[in-house]
Amino acid sequence: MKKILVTGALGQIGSELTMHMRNIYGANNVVATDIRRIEGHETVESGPFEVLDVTNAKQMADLAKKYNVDSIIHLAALLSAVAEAKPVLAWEINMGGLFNALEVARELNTAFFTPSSIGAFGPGTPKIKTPQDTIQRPQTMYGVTKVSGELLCDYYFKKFGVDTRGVRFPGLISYTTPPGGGTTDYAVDIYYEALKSGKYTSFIGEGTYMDMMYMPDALNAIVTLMEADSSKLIHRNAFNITAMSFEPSQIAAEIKKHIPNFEMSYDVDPVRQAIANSWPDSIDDSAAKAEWGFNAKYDLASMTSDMLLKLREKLNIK
Ligand code: AKB
Repeated sequence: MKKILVTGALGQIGSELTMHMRNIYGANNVVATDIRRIEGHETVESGPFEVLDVTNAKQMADLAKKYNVDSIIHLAALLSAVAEAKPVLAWEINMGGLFNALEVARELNTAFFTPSSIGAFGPGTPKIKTPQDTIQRPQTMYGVTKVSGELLCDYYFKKFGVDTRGVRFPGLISYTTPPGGGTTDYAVDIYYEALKSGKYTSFIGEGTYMDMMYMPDALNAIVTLMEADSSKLIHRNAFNITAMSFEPSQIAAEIKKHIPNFEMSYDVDPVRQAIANSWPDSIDDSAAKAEWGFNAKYDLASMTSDMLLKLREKLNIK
């Protein structure tokens, strides 16, 4: 990757990935784009930034040509809970945006990354150590767009030779930009509330296991996969990757080691609980390890220490 276009660059992944890649590839070589501009935001101020609506194919193609990009990291998408509330919009953004981005990649012969998700699995998928290649019949609009996206990326590789690559992200936990409208968001919210009020009411029920990952491991995964030797990649779209699997009382217990008075209660949201119930408890990421050396560094304990440390600084809490 030498000149990279990022869509959704002000989102949870995009805001950190843009800065991470600007450090590696040079600030001017990472063109950040998003549907809105936030004045003063470090992603906007630290290198090229353009407003881009990913459903506008011409605008995307013009920007890619203007900056002569050789790689596209397409992140703009609605997450699971909001996609379930707005399925038509989710199809337009998640599939329309992806199709436009793949067309630009085809026309300009760029490398291409887009994330899939554990949401690409459904109730018929084996729940424990979900294999790389398995049943994918999700019953959410988010899941439908993720499976369709994986297939479309495979198609662009096989039919047009576009170098498409992707991972199935688990829930991502980070302190810079909050996620919006995901099912796994409770595992981010809990850290903010633990520090601000000492208590948290989880919208996901006790005993509900989902895979998770700390953001630094997710950023490394994207760059490592994009730099991997193409001839070694068998799966491409998209690799299972994970760092840990836990349920709400386990993250609460880990937080209690740092904040002994922390209290956890539950008020389960039936929509997000149903989504979580349809996802794996844990996924098998051996293909990612074997084909491109994926390796996560953070587990629940080390992530919790770091999250609480960084959030204390951010929120200015002693
Ligand atoms: C969500 O909860 O929607 C996302 C995901 C796992 O894809 N964090």
